[in-house]
Amino acid sequence: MRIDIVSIFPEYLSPLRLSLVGRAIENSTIDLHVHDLRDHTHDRHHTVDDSPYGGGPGMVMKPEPWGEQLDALLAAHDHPPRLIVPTPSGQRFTQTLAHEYANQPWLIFACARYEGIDQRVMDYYSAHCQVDEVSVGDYVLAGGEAAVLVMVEATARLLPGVLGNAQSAPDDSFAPDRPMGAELEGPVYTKPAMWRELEVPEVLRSGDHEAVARWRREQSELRTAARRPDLAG
Ligand code: JDE
Repeated sequence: MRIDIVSIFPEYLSPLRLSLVGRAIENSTIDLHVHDLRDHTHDRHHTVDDSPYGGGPGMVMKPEPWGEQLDALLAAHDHPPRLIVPTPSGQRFTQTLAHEYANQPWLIFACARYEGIDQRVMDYYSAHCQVDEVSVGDYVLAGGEAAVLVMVEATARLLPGVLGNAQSAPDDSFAPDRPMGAELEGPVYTKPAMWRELEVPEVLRSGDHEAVARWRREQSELRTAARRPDLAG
């Protein structure tokens, strides 16, 4: 999969070179290209923003640098990308959308700063490719970069061969919005059996697989009711 990311802070994306996504880049599962939007400005101050039409606070990203950058990317390829713009006013990013992105050959992420990007950029490119304005949650970030880190990691771990062994796709496929199903995962434990006078629940050490399964279902229900009543049955 090819991934292009456009930002005025390209170094913000460097954590993608680490860990799981970094390994996927190194073994060519992901072909990552990070671009500096200011390379597509032509004035002395490399201006990417201007005041909003209609007034109001803050600044808006000018369309011209985006147009030049995105034209250059689209012209270099024969099939269209999926263009993803993180914004608090977008559709919600979910595990379902992560699966959809994992099935695309080419993603472009456009990171906004200020109050956003001139809407004509999204409108114009909608005639050339699918444009998704996507939110990773109901809060306002200083820019789209942190949201892109989230979406690329959630997408990358679904690509064939990116996750090692045991925990890959089968669980996900049942209910794509929840890693393991309609409920939250319960607590997990490892050795030692006793730590600071806190004991691992006896049932998990009993060897009774049926009892373990029953206990885990109960814990999931309790946790879902307490933390995510919107999901509780
Ligand atoms: C993504 N959840 C939140 C922020 C913005 C006031 C100030 C800033 C494309 O337009 C944007 C993008 C962003 C950055 O993304 C997020 C985000 N998922 O904050 C603004 C809007 N109003 C605008």
